[in-house]
Amino acid sequence: MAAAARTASRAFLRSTPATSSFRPAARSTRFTIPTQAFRASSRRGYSSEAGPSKSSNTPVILGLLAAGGAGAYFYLNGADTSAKGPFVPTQQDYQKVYDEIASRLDNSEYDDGSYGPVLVRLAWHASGTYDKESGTGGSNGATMRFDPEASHGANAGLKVARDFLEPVKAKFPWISYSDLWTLAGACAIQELGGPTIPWRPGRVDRDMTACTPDGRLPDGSKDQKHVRDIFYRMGFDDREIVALIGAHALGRGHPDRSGYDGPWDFSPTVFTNEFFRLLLEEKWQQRKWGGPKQFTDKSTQTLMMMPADLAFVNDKAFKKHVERFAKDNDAFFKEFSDVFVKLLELGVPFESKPEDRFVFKTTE
Ligand code: ZEM
Repeated sequence: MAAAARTASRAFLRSTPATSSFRPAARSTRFTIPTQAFRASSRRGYSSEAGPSKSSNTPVILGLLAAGGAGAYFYLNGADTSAKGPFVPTQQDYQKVYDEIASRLDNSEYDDGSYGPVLVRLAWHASGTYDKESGTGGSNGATMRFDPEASHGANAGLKVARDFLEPVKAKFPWISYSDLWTLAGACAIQELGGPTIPWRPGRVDRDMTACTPDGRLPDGSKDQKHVRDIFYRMGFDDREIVALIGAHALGRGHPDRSGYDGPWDFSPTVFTNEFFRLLLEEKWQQRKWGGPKQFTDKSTQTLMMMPADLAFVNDKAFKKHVERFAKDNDAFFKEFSDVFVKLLELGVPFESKPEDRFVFKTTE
């Protein structure tokens, strides 16, 4: 959509209290989209709109505001203006969110030319706080919007990804941040040449009281024992952990974020099994520099591995899968897709079923 329309949409949303009418409602009896976040703002809107006098025409006024809001929404998004009742997002609406994110990924000024990798990292860090014992953490809530979680060392630099998604949220205000962040991760994997990531909505944003304690995400300076402790806590087994780490085919370490420096492979904006191949085939030597302990490939000295990455070849049970994925890209794509879907859904109380997941169309 044209930038002008986006601006208009944002201005409209800022200036009207009727945005609460955009709350998604149940699409069908077997598929319900959460409405709590919107209900909360609806309640706030009601009490401040109604003021001290309980005038009997308040509901009428609110109804008109709601109708106007919905009309403007449908107008701005090219939907049918004759639609009645509350807005119920369908797969097509989520595909529009996907398309909007996809259209914004490329940027020659940023990193290696794409925001995709940092969006994958955002989706992973939002989800990877899950603790299967207590049921806390996970992508439901998008609590990384708030301190203390936003300032956890592991999340350094992810403001870039959150800010990147703000205009998308402004254009599609009915989507929760937690759905948006995970959808963006799925979109990035697909757009960067990875497997399809079936995805379903249903996450509800929560407030800062749901922030997780620091220390739930892995530390790149540690070994396989630490990696297992962290991922077993989320409920993953060795095979799944190895599949997940293949995402390091994307992106890079940034000295001003984690302290680590450089990409893991030569095509950091293309999703491949290259991380595994290079991990096995290259000779990794410790880099002599002032930053944290990291390794570089002997051949070009342009790539990097963290101590935690090398744990995947130092550990026999992990290495078995590294060898398998290095040889068989199809197996990697299939197993990565399954485990990434699982990651993005940890701790989410869906009312929909796994078979209700959407498969988004990748941009051609
Ligand atoms: Zn990462 N990761 N990660 N990771 N990660 C970084 C970057 C990226 C670990 C880790 O310490 C770091 C998974 C697992 C693990 C991505 C995806 C996934 C960085 C660099 C560090 C330090 C951050 C920076 O400086 O910008 C450790 C120790 C892990 C487990 C042992 C899993 C699982 C992932 C997804 C499924 C991605 C895409 C990046 C690149 C981000 C970017 O901005 O380029």
